[in-house]
Amino acid sequence: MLRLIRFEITFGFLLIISIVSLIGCSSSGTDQETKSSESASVTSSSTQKSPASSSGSVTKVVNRDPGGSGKYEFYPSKFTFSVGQEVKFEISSESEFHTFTIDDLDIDLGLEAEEVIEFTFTFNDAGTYDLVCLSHPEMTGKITVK
Ligand SMILES: [Cu+2]
Repeated sequence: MLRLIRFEITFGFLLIISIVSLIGCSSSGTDQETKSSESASVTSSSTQKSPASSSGSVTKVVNRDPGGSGKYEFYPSKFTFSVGQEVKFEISSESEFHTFTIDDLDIDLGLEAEEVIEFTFTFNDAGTYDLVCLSHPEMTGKITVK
C-alpha cells in the first residue's frame, strides 16, 4: 500500500517535470523559427496560425476567381518596391487552386482554394518582374523594383 502511494507521488512528480520541459521546449522552438525566417530570403508557410510580430507592413495579394469576386485576377496586380526591401507577403486564394509565380525570381507558390500563404522576400535587384498564375494565364501582374 505504502509502495503504491510512493509510486503515485513519483509519477506525479515526473509528470510535472515533463510538462515544464515541454513548455520550455515549445517556447525555445518558436524563437528559433523566428530567427531562421529572418535570415532566409524566402520563407513560406501555410500552417502558421499567428503571424510573427513584425514592425513592417504586410503586402496582401488576393488570387481572385469567378467563384469569388467574379473574374481571374491578382488583386492588386501592380507592385512597386525598393531595391533591398524585405517584403512580407500574405497571399490568399478565393475559391480555386492558383499559383503565385515569378519565374525570374524563382518564386512559385501554389495555393489551394481559400488557402493563405505568408512568405517574405527581399528584392535585391532592380527591374520589372512578371507575375502570373500558371493555372490561369489571364491572371498577370507586375512587380517593379527600383
Ligand atoms: Cu489562378
